[in-house]
Amino acid sequence: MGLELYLDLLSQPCRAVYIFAKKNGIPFELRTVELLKGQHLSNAFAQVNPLKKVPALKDGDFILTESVAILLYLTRKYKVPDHWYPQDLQARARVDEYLAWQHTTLRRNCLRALWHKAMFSVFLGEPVSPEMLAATLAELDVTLKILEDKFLQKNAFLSGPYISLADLVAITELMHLAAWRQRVEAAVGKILFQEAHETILNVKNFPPADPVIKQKLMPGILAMIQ
Ligand SMILES: N[C@@H](CCC(=O)N[C@@H](CS)C(=O)NCC(=O)O)C(=O)O
Repeated sequence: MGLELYLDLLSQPCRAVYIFAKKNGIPFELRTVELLKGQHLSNAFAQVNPLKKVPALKDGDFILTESVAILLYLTRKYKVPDHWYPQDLQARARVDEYLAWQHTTLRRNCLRALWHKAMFSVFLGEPVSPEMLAATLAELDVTLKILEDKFLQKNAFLSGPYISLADLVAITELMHLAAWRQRVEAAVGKILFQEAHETILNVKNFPPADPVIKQKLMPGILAMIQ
């Protein structure tokens, strides 16, 4: 069996992996794990990732989790253009800097904002207090300012003049920063970019969760967005 990617395009890290693999013509079998159906909690998926999270990669007997590790594995295993993860020491360090920074900042705050603004009310039918929502959005604002002032600065892309892994990891969180978004979209191709984001852009139309599924998902969701 060749490369298998366990993904749900609802998930930001999954979209980054998906766009990267497709854009670079990396052949893979897509194994869809539907988070909103609780498929990540199944025993079958626990054999692939005992942490019960997507994305996950299987390459023969080798299993890898964590989106950043997966992206780096793919850049090393396949011949992809240098700009994604440059050989140049300092250019690569700039990409590493962003990839290290984003986990506890942009990733955390965008995830919380998505759940507090949309998913709790639409999918779970649960209220979110205005104070909680305001605090989440205030934290996100601080993070966005750092993203713009420290990382994007006056560059075309996050770590310099060319698109890199950093842009994919970030843009899949932020679909609303117009000019930079258009540059990334043009660099990876509009059709692939739209396809990868179709599910998340339709979040307001999701049907409410079945009560049994809701009960099953709730502990994981609360742990994930804390
Ligand atoms: N640090 C991980 C995060 C993975 C992650 O949190 N995935 C979410 C989807 S965005 C998930 O599978 N959540 C299910 C759960 O926590 O129950 C990565 O970058 O791959």
